[in-house]
Amino acid sequence: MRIDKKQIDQHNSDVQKTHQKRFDFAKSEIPNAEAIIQKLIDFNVAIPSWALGTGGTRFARFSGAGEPGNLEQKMEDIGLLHALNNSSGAISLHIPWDIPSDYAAIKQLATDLNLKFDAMNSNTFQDQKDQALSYKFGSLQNTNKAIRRQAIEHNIEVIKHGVELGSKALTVWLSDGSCFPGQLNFRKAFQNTLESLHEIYAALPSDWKVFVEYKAFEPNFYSMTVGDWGQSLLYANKLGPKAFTLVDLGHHLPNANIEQIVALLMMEEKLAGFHFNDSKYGDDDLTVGSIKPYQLFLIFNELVEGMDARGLNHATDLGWMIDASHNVKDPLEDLLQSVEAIMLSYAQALLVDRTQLNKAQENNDVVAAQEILQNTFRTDLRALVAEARLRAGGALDPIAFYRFNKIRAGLIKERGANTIATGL
Ligand code: RM4
Ligand code: MN
Ligand code: MN
Repeated sequence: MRIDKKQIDQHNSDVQKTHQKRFDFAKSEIPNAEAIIQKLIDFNVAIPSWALGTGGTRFARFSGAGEPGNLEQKMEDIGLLHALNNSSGAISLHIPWDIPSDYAAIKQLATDLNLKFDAMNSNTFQDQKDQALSYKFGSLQNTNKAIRRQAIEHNIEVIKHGVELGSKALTVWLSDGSCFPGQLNFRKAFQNTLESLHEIYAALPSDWKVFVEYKAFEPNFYSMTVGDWGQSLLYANKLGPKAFTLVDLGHHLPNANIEQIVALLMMEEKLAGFHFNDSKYGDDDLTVGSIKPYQLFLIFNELVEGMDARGLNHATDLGWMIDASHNVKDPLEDLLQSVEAIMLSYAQALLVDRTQLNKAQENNDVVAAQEILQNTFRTDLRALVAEARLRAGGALDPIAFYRFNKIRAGLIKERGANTIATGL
């Protein structure tokens, strides 16, 4: 299903008057509105191929109707999102859930939908049908060399798929670890993992990067072999200049200061980018900004500060991706909300008065620093984000458009009510 630009224009003219009022007001309050709008237009967030169907919890999966049944349909779903918000122009593939059968056709479809291929994700946390050896006791860390070899080969295979598609990065997330004290020799598990990662690293094309994602717990509940940013950074430093640490917002212990982690990883030039989501407890994979929007703003505040300090291009020098999916929302509406939350936090971070904030920090003026951040956070920038979407050709109110035009009903008509997307 494709959206007709005329429908978007119609929607925009229906809501234009209200938008204009809000935008004029926002603009009158914001000195650098035009610069922020341009940055928003340039910014894009990749959508994971596994978030287009309702995600399962460990207990059940309640599939929605009209889910994409294959990679082409997943790309079409992302094409819909991108047509509506102009900020979702990339897809991140998980292998083997989404192995392209015909590279040329998939690339053509990506071009038609205006999508790029973001980082490729490998999967050694599940056993696949017909797989020779099991990952029950880990993959790259496994005490059995043949199992490590199988997992290494899988990652190399993923790189090959990515090369065909024009991706430039591999994300490795490992569920490796242990569930009980004594189960694992921590040092040996680390060394096996490092050795395996070295082999994967050696298979990277020269213009590729590898992102080492960490996670505090689950599915292993006593130790994770890449359990926090310190461990990930150890691997990344030992591997070399093409290796970076990937931050997934849900992969920390409760109350971790993620914005500080981000600032230091950037300082070390080792931040790969993000898997955005939100959580109350652990790896909840909830909609970005749904639980802790202030934290998201503080993270973007550090990102903008750190990227500017190093002269990085906000839109292209780090990897921006959503990693969220769950049971109770229409996945496309959920993703629209997530992208909106990211754009809003980014816009707010761009609004922070850095000169004043630096001054407050230098003078130990704690009150002024808090005032600056909280005044910015409480400034309503939604009209600016909408204006950026409008200028880029998207819809002023993507969710209203989606509902009014009954997009999900159209997808169900096209695909049926019982399709199930591959993924978790
Ligand atoms: C993991 C992790 C990975 C993702 C899988 C599906 O918890 O976040 O990034 O690939 O889930
Ligand atoms: Mn993730
Ligand atoms: Mn996760």
